[in-house]
Amino acid sequence: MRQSSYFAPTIKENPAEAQVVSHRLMLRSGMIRQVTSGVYNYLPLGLKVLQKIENIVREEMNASGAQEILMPMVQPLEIWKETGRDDKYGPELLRLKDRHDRDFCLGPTHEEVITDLVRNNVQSYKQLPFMLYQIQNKFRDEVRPRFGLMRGREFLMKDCYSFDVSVEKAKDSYEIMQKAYCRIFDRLGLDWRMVDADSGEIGGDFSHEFHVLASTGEDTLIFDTEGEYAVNVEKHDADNCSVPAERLKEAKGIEVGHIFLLKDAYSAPMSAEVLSDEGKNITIQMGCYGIGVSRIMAAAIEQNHDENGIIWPEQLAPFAIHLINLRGKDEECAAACDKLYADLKAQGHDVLYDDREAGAGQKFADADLIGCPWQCTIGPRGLKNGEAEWKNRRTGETVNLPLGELPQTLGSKAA
Ligand code: P5A
Repeated sequence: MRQSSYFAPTIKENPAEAQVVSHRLMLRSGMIRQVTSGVYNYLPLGLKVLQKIENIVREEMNASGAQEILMPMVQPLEIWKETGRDDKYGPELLRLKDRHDRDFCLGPTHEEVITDLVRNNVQSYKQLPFMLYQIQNKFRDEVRPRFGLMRGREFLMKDCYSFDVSVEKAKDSYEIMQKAYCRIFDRLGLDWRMVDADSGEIGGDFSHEFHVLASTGEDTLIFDTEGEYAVNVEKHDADNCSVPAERLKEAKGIEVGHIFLLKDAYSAPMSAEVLSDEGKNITIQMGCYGIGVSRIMAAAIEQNHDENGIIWPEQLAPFAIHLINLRGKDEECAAACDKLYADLKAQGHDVLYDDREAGAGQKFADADLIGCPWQCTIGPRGLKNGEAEWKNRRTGETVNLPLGELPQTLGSKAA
């Protein structure tokens, strides 16, 4: 992508409204723009990262056997009355009326819609188990939308739901999802932890949260440095903890995933039943599994940045390589850059090519701000020796290589 025509308006100064680093850097690097409080436009750079996260999530959901569907954002309030959640959810539920004065809401989550779908289309135990998921925008009228994508009002979630004939079987589905989540967070290249959690307003029996560790996280986690034990302090019962205090470590986390064993919390009030092998009506046992797709983008930045900008993990980077032409007006330089750009693309690399007529200072500052893992700079001096300079954004190390040669770690990752 040629940066001269790429819609990535960067900002030099720190925007006053941004209190946390991810919000600041997403605005400054031209990834997002606010439309209204807690609601954002995703510009090309931001959307690219969002789609990378989405793809990893989708691949692992499909691999775990879950099937993708797409439910509507607008939901009839009647089904929320069936579960009593129209009251319980309170003012976070954005309600609206249609022209016939019927009540609707914007979906903050989809337990009711999916339970309704399943009860109307499944009759026998033979049709179970299955898992359905979607990647879709949610709306929660948060009291204090803040920190950019971290706590938005409209945000992108992956929500998955499992349907089983018994609690035992529902636990098996829960475990399948738990493992899929571990694979997802490993693949995202983030430092993360799974902790025991409170099931809050979604309800159900037990639940686990997945956190990206970052000093700016709003949750406090306590975990055993030598064992499995890990909890969110919201749930921590210090007196009943069997792990010796000296082995416990505290860390701040950003909740990016949350899974719940719901059992019949929704299927019982909504009468979602199937006929058992003995011909009796049995209530379907459910689980629900959420990932904050847009929040992951913010959390990844909270964990991976320095004073100059974002440092993307390779898996999430909008582009693998930022190719910088130091002298836009030098014909030889431009020709060498154009050729390298074409070659890298032909090899399957995703390249952002800074071909703008701007000063070297601005180009370097923007490259650090945007945070692609590798910066490849071509200038008249290096060109004399037939070389380009490669800089690793994370380590800051630079190496001069003959034109067309790639740093080893990058070369081995060629598509
Ligand atoms: C699980 C799937 C649920 O809604 N129902 C369907 C269950 N769980 S949850 O914990 O309430 O949300 C799942 C994840 O969504 C992210 N999230 C948010 N992201 C950005 N802005 C928000 N306001 C917001 N609220 C929730 C979190 O990552 C959460 O774990």
